Amino acid sequence: MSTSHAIRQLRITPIAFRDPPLLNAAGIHEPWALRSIIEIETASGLVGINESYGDQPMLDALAKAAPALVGLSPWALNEMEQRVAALVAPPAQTASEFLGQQVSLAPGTHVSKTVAKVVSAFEVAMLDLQGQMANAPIVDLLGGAARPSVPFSAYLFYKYAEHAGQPYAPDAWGEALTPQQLVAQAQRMIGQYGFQSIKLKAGALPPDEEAAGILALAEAFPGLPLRIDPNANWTVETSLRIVDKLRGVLEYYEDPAPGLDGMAAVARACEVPLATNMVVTDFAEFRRNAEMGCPVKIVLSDHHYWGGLRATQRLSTLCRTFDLGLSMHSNSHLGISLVAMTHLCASVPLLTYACDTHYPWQDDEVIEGGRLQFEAGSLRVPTTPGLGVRLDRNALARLHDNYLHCGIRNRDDLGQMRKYDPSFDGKQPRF
Ligand code: GKR
Ligand code: MG
Repeated sequence: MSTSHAIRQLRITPIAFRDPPLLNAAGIHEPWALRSIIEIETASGLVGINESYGDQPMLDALAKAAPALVGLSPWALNEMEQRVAALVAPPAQTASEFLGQQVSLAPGTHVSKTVAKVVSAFEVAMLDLQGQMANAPIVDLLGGAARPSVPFSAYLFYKYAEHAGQPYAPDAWGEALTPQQLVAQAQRMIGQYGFQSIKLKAGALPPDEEAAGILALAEAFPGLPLRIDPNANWTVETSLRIVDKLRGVLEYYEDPAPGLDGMAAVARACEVPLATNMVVTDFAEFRRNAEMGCPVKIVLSDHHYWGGLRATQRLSTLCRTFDLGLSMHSNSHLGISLVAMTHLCASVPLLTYACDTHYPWQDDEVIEGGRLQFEAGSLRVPTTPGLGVRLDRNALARLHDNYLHCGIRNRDDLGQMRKYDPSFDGKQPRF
């Protein structure tokens, strides 16, 4: 490689974009969601980009690790991983304290994932550079497309009509607290994007109401695969009582009860396959699930905290070896994350279910050309070099300005919920 392609500098820009009042097990989304935009520039002037978490600890870790990449070749992913680990790994004692502990409903905010998150943040931007240098889309660097497009599912949320005490106009989605409103939300989302499966974020309302929501969806969308995800906010007993009501209706049952032991207890008495993004969130937890005879049958990965696109490919090989399913988890995000996910998912032969995405809940974009377009619920894999998308600098400046003014530095769904209900304690499992 000519030295002119050596990495010269990195820019990390925190951004914020509007997020609706979506309910979950922890509380409710705040009016702004945070992300970081990563730019890695070579001496020759190429710029590789990526999107990752934007909470303060992540910004600190990115800032700490960034100087270690200067002078490195964009091809040197293994070296980058070693340098990042040396700089941002939490002390061994801290890391081992977290082993086997349940991560929160936002696994990406967990300290035990710091190295994996930073590696992923840089890896995708370096792959974007590699693609530009080799004139190949990232999917080709990952082994080529196993499918021309990647299917996503309609990700439904119970929600309020507007944010507490905020001077913002209500969003276009309106309130969703009843089965009828939930069906209307699904009709709107499917009408707009063409999704061919549905996921309901649960753990927010009393479980029987959420079961009624799923049954209403089953009636309104006969034959469409359905999933429910209470984010471990139900006891084992509640999980079994509710799945009984949903017999024959669910494609999979996502994180009903807390901990791998809780999931194993549900699995012993329930034939619906269990999926997770809470108890198998890294390779150590994968091993524990395998040692327990795989009570969890579907791993919902997320390259942002599994260590990147290549790490998720390794996970896919393991899933195949252990006869497990694989799909993708998401958090509030914009198009760079979505397009990285699309390259990845196109490259893994094993993708057994349509992926999650929060994309319909966001209106904003940070890439040139604006919002990405779904066709029948799927995204076409880009064929242009690298990620195939470029930063819209005006949008980046505007979203950064949002960040500077929004006053949020760490996601706090619990604190936000207390603005509606000061007595809300967020204790889990709540039901
Ligand atoms: O955005 O409220 C949310 C979700 O609950 C998110 O935080 C979860 O990490 O979507 C995720 C999930 O599937 O658990
Ligand atoms: Mg989940």
